[in-house]
Parts: sequence; structure tokens; C-alpha cells
Amino acid sequence: LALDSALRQAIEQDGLHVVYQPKVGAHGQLYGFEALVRWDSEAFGSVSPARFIPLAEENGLIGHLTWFVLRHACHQAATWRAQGHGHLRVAVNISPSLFREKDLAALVQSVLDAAGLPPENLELEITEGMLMGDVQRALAVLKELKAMGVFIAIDDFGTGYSSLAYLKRFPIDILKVDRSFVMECDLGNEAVAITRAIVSLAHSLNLRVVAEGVETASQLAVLNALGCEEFQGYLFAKPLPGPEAAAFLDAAP
Ligand code: G
Ligand code: G
Ligand code: MN
Ligand code: NA
Repeated sequence: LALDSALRQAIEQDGLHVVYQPKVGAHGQLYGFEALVRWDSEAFGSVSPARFIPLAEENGLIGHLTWFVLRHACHQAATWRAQGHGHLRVAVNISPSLFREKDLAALVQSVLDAAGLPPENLELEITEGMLMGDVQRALAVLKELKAMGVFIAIDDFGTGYSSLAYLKRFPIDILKVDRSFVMECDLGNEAVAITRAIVSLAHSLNLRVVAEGVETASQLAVLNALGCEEFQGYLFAKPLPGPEAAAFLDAAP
């Protein structure tokens, strides 16, 4: 069995699962979770999404895969909501090809309806690259999603080519500072200057800032001093299976 056929099978037969990585404030308060897909294949072992997401994009499977993750994430968020955690946002990564090809707003609306989840509990993470290319289309899709009440975050920010002028045109709520800057922000090199510039740009546009890939207390101290609102990374928790995420939730202040 080839990897792509195995992936197709896994997607069709619920062979994937979703894990949840917390996003917290400086005092440990919980804002939400990022949903990340996982695949433990019988034939190939545990395959990284860095490998199978591009494969899904090439093979026309990304729509199905994203629908799977969205359904699981929204169902999970609806469960947490019913348990009294109505303020939590669950974030789902949206691939460029899906963003270009499918009616994303309709897909998202149908999943929200089925899960009975209010739109403000859902955040979509897109990358800077999606705002390039067909700008009019990107703008139209994002406006539609915004009008529904869903939150929009720009993932891996700082690695693409967005300019300030560009960002201002799009209805965005959140910037996620790429891990490559977070990793070096306490080393006294240019990473801290870049991170400071990103935070200041974000705040001038009234966006919240999430630092991703925070691994050490020293990074956290720098990022907190720079004004980042939310933190995500191994310092707090790895991506957790649903039940462990629930335990993390119960332990949060
Ligand atoms: O979870 P991990 O760090 O292994 O993810 C590797 C890459 O795969 C990251 O770029 C992440 O954004 C991406 N990824 C993980 N889950 C999903 C998903 O559900 N959809 C999409 N499009 N990308 C994902
Ligand atoms: O591209 P995106 O930002 O969605 O990718 C998130 C990826 O980063 C996930 O695969 C997740 O497992 C990984 N990740 C999350 N926190 C950390 C961290 O603190 N350190 C490292 N090295 N990777 C992380
Ligand atoms: Mn992400
Ligand atoms: Na990222």
C-alpha cells in the first residue's frame, strides 16, 4: 500500500485523530487550544502532518481532512462549552489549497451548525501566503468568515512577505509570532528586535499576539515583557489528546 492510498483510507475510515495544544496567558489562564491532526498508520507508523498534509493537498484529500479536523475540534469545543468553559476558542489550521479551492465559509458554517457551536468559539489559522495571490478572493472569503463571527489568526507570522499595508486590508484578529523568532528571542540577537516589531505592528492594528513554540521560562519572560498576550509551547504543554486536554482545562486557574 502506498502512503497516499493509506492516507486516503485513514481519512475515509476515521483513522486520524486530533490533539489539542493549550494557549495560555502569562498567569496560566487558559484562552483556548490549537487542534492538530495526527496519523498513526498501521503500515507506516506515526506519520508527521508536515509530511501528510502536503500529500493530502496534492491528492485532493485536503477538503476531507480539514472537514474531519473541524468536526472533531468543534465537537470538542461544544463539549467544553456545555461543561461551563464557554470562553475557550479552538483553533483549526486551514491549508492554502483549501482556502483557494473550496467554499470555506459554507464548510465552516455547516460544521458549526452540526456541532451547535457559536462561531466565536472557533478560530481559523491561515498563513500569510494565502493573503497574496488572489487578494480579492482572499478578502472576500475572510470577510464572509468574519461576518459569521469566526476569529481569524495569521499563523507563522514573520516568515512570509506581508507588509503592514497588506495586513491592514484584511479582517484579522490575531497574529501568531513564528517559532523561529520565539526560539531565539532571549539570545540577544536580531530575533528580539523582529519580535518587538511584530508585537508593535500587531498592537497598532488592534490584533492580539500569540507566541508559538515557547519552550523556556526565559523566552516567556522576554515575550511577556514585549506584550504578547498568549503563549503556546512545550513550556506549558505538548499537544494533548482530548481527555488530557480536559484535565489541563480543569487544572487551569
Ligand atoms: O503538529 P505538528 O507540529 O507536527 O505539525 C506540523 C505541521 O502540520 C505544522 O505546520 C502544522 O500547522 C501542520 N498541521 C497540523 N495539523 C494540521 C491540520 O489539521 N491542518 C493543516 N492544514 N495543517 C496542520
Ligand atoms: O505551523 P503550526 O504553527 O500550526 O505548527 C504547530 C506545530 O508546532 C505543531 O506541530 C506542534 O506540535 C509544534 N509545536 C508546538 N509547540 C512547540 C514547541 O514548544 N516546540 C517545538 N519545537 N514545536 C512545537
Ligand atoms: Mn498553527
Ligand atoms: Na505556526
